[in-house]
Amino acid sequence: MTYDLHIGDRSYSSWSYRGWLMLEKFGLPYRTTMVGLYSGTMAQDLAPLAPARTVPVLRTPEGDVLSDSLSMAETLAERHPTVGLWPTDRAARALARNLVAEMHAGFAALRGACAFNIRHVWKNFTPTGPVLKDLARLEQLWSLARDRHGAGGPWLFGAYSLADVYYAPVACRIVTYGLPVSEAARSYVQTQISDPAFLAWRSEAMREAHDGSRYAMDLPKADWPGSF
Ligand SMILES: N[C@@H](CCC(=O)N[C@@H](CS)C(=O)NCC(=O)O)C(=O)O
Repeated sequence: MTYDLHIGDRSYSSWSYRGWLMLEKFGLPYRTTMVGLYSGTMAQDLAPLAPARTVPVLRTPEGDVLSDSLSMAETLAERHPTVGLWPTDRAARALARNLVAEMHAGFAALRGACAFNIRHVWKNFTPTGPVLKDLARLEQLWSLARDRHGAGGPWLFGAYSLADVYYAPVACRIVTYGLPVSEAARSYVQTQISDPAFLAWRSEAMREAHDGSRYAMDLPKADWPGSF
């Protein structure tokens, strides 16, 4: 029973990172295929996986295709109810679903201004008002989860869950752009970027060949993780 996971470049594809985490962190068996997200072969690579047009894409052992991270998350949770994708506590699970849905549908300013990039950090980045508003919302959601349900561990709901999967790339963005966050949020970001799964993903990302022109900014660079 092995899942087929299709991803884009690890350096830049935040949704691919989410798709990978929801298998890797819960011990589910998978093999990974890289599609040509930037090389121009994406449509051709995904053609056998209709209706997919973005990454990640998951094919179940039975051949069902999930072409969106949220349909992947719900299908995996249904198929593997005991591995802890969602928190077991009812109230925690409801809040976790809220956090995941809001991340999947929202945070447009933050995502638009701060492209996912784990190769290096940008110095002197100045967040706009809408980005600061997204960060304030992030702080609200993270502290709500941690205060109500986080006592059992360092993750949003204590134990690792799909909520951490969805906010993992945001934690990376906070590092890449040196975004201003509270001490509590910094500590959560630190948990995310020191996790062995992130270190393994980044190590593979750094083996990719990129010339630095993708998502270029007119700002000085520093080595990851900068001042974090
Ligand atoms: N809502 C989708 C978003 C997936 C997505 O936008 N993936 C990006 C890569 S990070 C992509 O494939 N972009 C190529 C495109 O939009 O043509 C999900 O949750 O999986």
